[in-house]
Amino acid sequence: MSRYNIDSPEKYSQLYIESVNEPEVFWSELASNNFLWEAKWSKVLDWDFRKAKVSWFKDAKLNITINCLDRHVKNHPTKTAIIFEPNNPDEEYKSYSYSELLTEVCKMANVLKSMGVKKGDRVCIYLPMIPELAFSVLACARIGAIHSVVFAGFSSSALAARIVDCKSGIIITSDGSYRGKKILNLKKIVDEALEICKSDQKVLLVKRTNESVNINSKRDFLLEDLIVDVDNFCDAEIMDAEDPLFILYTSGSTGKPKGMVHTCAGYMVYTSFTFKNVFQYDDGDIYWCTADIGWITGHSYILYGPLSNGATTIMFEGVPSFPDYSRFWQVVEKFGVNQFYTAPTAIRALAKQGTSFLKNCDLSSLKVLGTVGEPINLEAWQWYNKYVGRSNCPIVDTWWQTETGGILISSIPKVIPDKPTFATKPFIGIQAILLDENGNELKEFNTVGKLCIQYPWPSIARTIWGDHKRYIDTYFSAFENKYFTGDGAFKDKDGNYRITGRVDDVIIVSGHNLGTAPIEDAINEHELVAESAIVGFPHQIKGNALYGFITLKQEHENIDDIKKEINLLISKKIGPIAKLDKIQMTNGLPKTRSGKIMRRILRNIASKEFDNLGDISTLLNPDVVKEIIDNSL
Ligand code: 7RM
Repeated sequence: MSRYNIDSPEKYSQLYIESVNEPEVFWSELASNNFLWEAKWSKVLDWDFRKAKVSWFKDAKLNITINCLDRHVKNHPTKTAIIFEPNNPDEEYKSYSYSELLTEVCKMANVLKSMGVKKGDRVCIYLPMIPELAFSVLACARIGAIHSVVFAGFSSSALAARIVDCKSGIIITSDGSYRGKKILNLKKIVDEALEICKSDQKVLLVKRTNESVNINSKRDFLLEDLIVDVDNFCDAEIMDAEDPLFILYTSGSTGKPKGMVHTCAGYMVYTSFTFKNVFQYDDGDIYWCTADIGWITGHSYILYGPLSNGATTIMFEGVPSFPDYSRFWQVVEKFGVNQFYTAPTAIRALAKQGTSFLKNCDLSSLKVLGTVGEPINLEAWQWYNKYVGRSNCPIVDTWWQTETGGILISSIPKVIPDKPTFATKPFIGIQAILLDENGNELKEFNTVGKLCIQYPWPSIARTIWGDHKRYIDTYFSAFENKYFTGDGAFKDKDGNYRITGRVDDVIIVSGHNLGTAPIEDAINEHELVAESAIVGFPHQIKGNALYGFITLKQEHENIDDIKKEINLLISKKIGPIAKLDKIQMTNGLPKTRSGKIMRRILRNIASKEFDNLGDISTLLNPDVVKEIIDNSL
């Protein structure tokens, strides 16, 4: 095993070279030596990017839960697998040892079986961040059902679209959910969704808030009723390496979500290997990723990555602001968290509150910090480093996608030095390349190109559920024989990558191609600016002009002066061509749950297409949209 611990720059270089020179040998040995297989593969890799075909470990047999649970139960049954920290700190936390977790997963698996769920069936999971969410996900994996987790904050129409798309015959949900001060009635949302679906589904209901809910006795089953009759053990279904493990929907630019399909073996191998090394997880460490399991980060780096390594992983039900903004740091102190992984949007929200909330919390257990989800701006990076990391913790800025399954570009503590705002180096086995408009390799430093990957890695998505053509068109058609990420990036002279954002965020002003990311970076350097988003709107002379939505750190009187200063900054950093025609101060920007700014909505507002905003129910903060419309210029 230690052969695969990346613990020095030399080791990284050695493994990287092996993984590129002889990928099949490399991954075959790694997979052989670190996982339990019922049968080994007949071929390591089969691929043809032109057809978007990738298969790893052909004919191998395994079950991912044997690797995540049974083998650790054998070696250390009482070790804590999951710590559940509830929304309200006054409620007792719960912890589950590997042995207890296996039992819970088996019981849930037997409940699903008793409801008729079989291998290959799709199970939609619409639950808050409670232990039953982890049990349900792993129970599906146990019996070979394909889980489709839908974030429990999505609207009934978003949920219905996802149920219909993959034809889930069953939805696991709860009566309600706690998030900060709010209680959300999930069962009601499921009822509405099933009304829209107009097909026969069963509902498995978990109790969390104990509020009264509507029960349809033909359709709804209470977990507490079914679970008393089932066995404590359930044999693991033996799966083919390439059988689907799960579907996870990610929003596409057109609005119709894409059901990304991940398969059993490759996904397990890659998430496990990256978790261990990117976070430098040592035996006994307490690891905490604040993401929701409804997001790929939660799948890969709350559940499968940590559990396959026998790690202790925290599941947090709450939000950073409840009961107050010290919540994260209280949890770090309470459990002695060693690795802490969160999103730039959370860091910015916390930084905005100042440092008083950190003052009385002991953060000395922290060894490694991580970020994911969007480019992190310098100011947020420095705040994270100084106040959370006490200038003593490497920060891994991990770049990856729902489609990639696991982290593709990141620094590695003590191995690849971090560099503020840079994701830095491709992970072992990742053959990244920057291309220009014509598909030629960009060789100059500090020039933005399109980020592509030239060779498969084990956890690349295999298809879009029910629409392989869309999979080919979206990722494999822009450049021949390459996976196109949709992101722009540049490299510094040392080969460190900096991701600049989605390449479709480009606006043509008077014939000049302007990327929104560098303009936003310039604006964010203004000391009063918390965050900003730039979009284009039609302009008679320039074709398009720039519209800036800007949130200040606190309210201010001389808004006109600030606007002038912002345009001066842009002129200085980028050029007068990039000056903003309109600047609107906002109390917040519309965001996805993972903190990505929804530019589609801002673009429509800037163009005064108010009736065409699309589904805003999936937003983190749908309320800001009305306010932005009311104040729009
Ligand atoms: C894990 C996740 C994927 C998109 C991706 C990027 C952006 C993610 C970073 C980042 C800069 C990062 N999956 N992104 N991580 N940009 N630096 N460290 O976020 O499917 O929800 O989003 O997110 O644009 O393509 S995702």
